[in-house]
Amino acid sequence: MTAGHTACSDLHGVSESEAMKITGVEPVVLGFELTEPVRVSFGEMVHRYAILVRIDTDAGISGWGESWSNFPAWSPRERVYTIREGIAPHLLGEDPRQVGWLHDKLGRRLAGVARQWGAVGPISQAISGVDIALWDLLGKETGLPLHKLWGGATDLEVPVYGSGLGPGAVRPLVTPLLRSGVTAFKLKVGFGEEADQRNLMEVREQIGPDGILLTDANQAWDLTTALRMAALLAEFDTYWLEEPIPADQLAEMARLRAQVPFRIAGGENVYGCEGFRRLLDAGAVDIIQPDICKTGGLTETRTICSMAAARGVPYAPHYFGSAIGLIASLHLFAATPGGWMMELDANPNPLREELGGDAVAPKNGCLPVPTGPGLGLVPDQRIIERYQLQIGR
Ligand code: SMN
Ligand code: MG
Repeated sequence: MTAGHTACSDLHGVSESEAMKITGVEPVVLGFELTEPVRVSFGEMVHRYAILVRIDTDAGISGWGESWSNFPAWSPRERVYTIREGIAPHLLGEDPRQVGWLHDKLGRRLAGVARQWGAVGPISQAISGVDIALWDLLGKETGLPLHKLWGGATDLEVPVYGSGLGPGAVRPLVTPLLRSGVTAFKLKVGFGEEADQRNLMEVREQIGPDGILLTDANQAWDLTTALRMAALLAEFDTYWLEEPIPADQLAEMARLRAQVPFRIAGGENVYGCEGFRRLLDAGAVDIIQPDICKTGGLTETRTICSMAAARGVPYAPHYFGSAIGLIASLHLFAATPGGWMMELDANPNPLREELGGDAVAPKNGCLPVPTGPGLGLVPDQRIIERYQLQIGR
């Protein structure tokens, strides 16, 4: 150890008596079978899952987070083992209050295996769930809501847009949100020009000329197709086109962006500050969509959003899961400048509605940011037991 340097273990500045220790890192998988699949241009979900992460401590306080799980269908099984065998050993015994240090430790310790495994996504999604749980824990330990831990919120009402529309009937999903004051809606496209045109017409007719119409191709097109479809999207006054082509084709995305009259949005499949720096440097998007349950949790996403805001690029958090990650995203939005709107899945999902209750029911087009400690939500154990899937034990 050279003079002047301090071993990391001493940087914590916490005496042994005050120290709090992580005693458990447990993936808690919830799920149910859908009667109607949720379809996107590349496939469909026949189940809805939520991969929750519970972190327990010797102080009897637990924190909850969520790791992304919509695709692939076997992600819950992969993630349970990644969290139990890849992540937990690096956290057990550590003081959970060092959220930033633990985030960096996990990133450093797992960077090599993520590259060797070719699994930057699953590793980042696992770290994301843990990071959210650590922030929830710190809030519960300090008695502060997450947004207050980060310096407070200017507004505790977050504007939301309804997402997950199409390719099936859109009207039943739009109507209840319209009634609750939502004015922006995202339609999935990439199902063939005829189907896309029919759905664009139906949504535009239902939300009226002043409604904000967002579209999402889920990487379905190549540049030529996207340019051809641009005329149709412009005809219905689309506000943004999301993920028009494969998310790693940044130069093509920038060329498309230069030739269309609407905004290009993207980011749900971009990982970490480095990934978003490349996206922004390429001039590929007008608005970024980081997902806190994918791209590195709240710690990484707050830095990503600040980096974008410094370049004058707004963010719209991507989110399509249970109440845990949705509420964590609300805290991010409330305390991190540069937000445009928060995504709210319009599809019925008891893992969002039963777990979240009123906290996830929009009023006047907004969702309230909880004011209780941490997330401001403790999952109801009865609901956990109702939907929990036993994997691997
Ligand atoms: C989406 C992604 C994953 C599952 C369902 C829907 C979509 C969105 O890309 O942006 O909500
Ligand atoms: Mg999307």
